[in-house]
Amino acid sequence: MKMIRSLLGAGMALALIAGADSHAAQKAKAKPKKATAAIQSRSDSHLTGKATFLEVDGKVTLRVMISGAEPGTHAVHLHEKGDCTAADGASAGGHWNPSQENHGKWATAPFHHGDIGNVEVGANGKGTLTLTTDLWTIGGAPETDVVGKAIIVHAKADDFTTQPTGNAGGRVGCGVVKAPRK
Ligand SMILES: [Cu+2]
Ligand SMILES: [Zn+2]
Repeated sequence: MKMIRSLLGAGMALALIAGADSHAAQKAKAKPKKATAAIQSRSDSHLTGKATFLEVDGKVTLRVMISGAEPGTHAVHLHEKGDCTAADGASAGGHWNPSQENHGKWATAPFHHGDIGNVEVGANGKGTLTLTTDLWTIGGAPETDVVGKAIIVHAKADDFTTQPTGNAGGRVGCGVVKAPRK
């Protein structure tokens, strides 16, 4: 009799755990959050583009599309200030670096949270880039939130070693990351 009761108890505990699990799963499937940046030309370039950030299940996926760019390799970063007003993009400040690390290559420590990497631009002036990470959020904690930062496209490639900029040259494109109003 005692054994039966303890088995019943174990069964109820399992049912409770299963219930808690499905509740958590429901919460995780909340509506994806979205933010965008319209990339405008800077430093007399002809570059334009769009960046889209989508947060799903704790990960943010960034898609960048640019056109009108010089063929070749261009650095792309998130810079700390969402301010593209300067004609040379300098108003966006330095690389977004909430973890106070050295500049580097994405996913190879040390690197800035804004060190997205390089985009290859073809002879048609177009290039695309995709990145998925759990280091960023859309509207989360300040040290993870991409909203209010600026996405910058540079004239040159990022060498991933020169401090603190990657020696990527001038700023030829700039867009402020904004979350649409709910
Ligand atoms: Cu940059
Ligand atoms: Zn950097």
